Amino acid sequence: MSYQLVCLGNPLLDLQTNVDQEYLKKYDLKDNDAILAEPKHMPIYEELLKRDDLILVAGGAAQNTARGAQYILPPHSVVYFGSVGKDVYAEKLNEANAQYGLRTEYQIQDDIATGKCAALIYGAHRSLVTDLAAANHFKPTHLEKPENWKLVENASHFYIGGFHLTVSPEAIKKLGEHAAETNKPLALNFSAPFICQFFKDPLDASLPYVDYVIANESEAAAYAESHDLKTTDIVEIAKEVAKLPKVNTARPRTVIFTQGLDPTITVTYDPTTEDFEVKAFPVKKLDAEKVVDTNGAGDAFAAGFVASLVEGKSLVEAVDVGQWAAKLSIQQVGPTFPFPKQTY
Ligand code: 26A
Repeated sequence: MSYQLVCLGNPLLDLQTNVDQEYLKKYDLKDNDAILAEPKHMPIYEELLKRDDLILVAGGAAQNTARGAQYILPPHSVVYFGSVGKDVYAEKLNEANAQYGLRTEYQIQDDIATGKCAALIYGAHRSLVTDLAAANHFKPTHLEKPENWKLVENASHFYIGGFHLTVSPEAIKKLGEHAAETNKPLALNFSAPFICQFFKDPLDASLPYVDYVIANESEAAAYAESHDLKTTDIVEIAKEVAKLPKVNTARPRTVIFTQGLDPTITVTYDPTTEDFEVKAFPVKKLDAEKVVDTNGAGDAFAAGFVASLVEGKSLVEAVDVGQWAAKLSIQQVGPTFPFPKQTY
């Protein structure tokens, strides 16, 4: 079996650099957030490109997860779909993906630049400001091309970045319908608080297709607020998400909420018994001086988690591999993994 895991997201090149609080303030940015760039943020990219400490590193949340999963899995295991331009940024992405052995089937835009993300590192935090550009032009027709749809049909697992809800909910639905019809697991990451706040309707429309919801504590809180759940308790929020209706009733839904250094919690809902299974997994703390940056930590967790699902591992082991992968990635610059390869 090859290419068991199909991922979909927004391919971006990260323009990463360290900033101070003043810089964040100047552009009205929170120290830990991910947003779509507004016109007032556009000068950031030009400013960053002038800096000698600028690092260009492959990003895009689901692409980071795809690269990470391929890092863990045997060669020819993961394929990633997204949309890029015809430029040096796309070349950089291709180089990075080739290093990991990640297969990409990009939709290529002739006249639109590859998307970029200003990854502004402030201490242990990261503020991400994205100009989607070509990534915003992904169309479901790309997935429907016979050669691409064959890859979808061949896959056993799907991973979708919630960020893609801003681009093509239709493409997510296509994959969701296929996964449900064929009883294949599909994982969706909430990706950012703004997805839960401002893309609530497409998020709600996609959740019936989702077997594994992966999110962090701030996304869980944003979900609770936008859905008026009237609770801030992370387990209660997870229960509400876990019990939402599902198209594929042959699989339960599991919600996985990471909380930085606090325990990762999982809630699985079994609709036949109406029971919730709740688990908590403490995080093995890394010495603060070993943390290089947290850009891509959540994506790395998701990589370890979904790679483990592909390997048929248990939920308990999948969370442990996720935590291991996140720990590896935060010791690296940007959303990357160390070479020579480390194994779990
Ligand atoms: C639609 N938006 C805002 C985004 C992103 C994004 N990936 C896809 N869509 N905003 C930031 N990222 C990526 O998140 C990674 C860290 O989790 C960044 O490119 C970064 O690599």
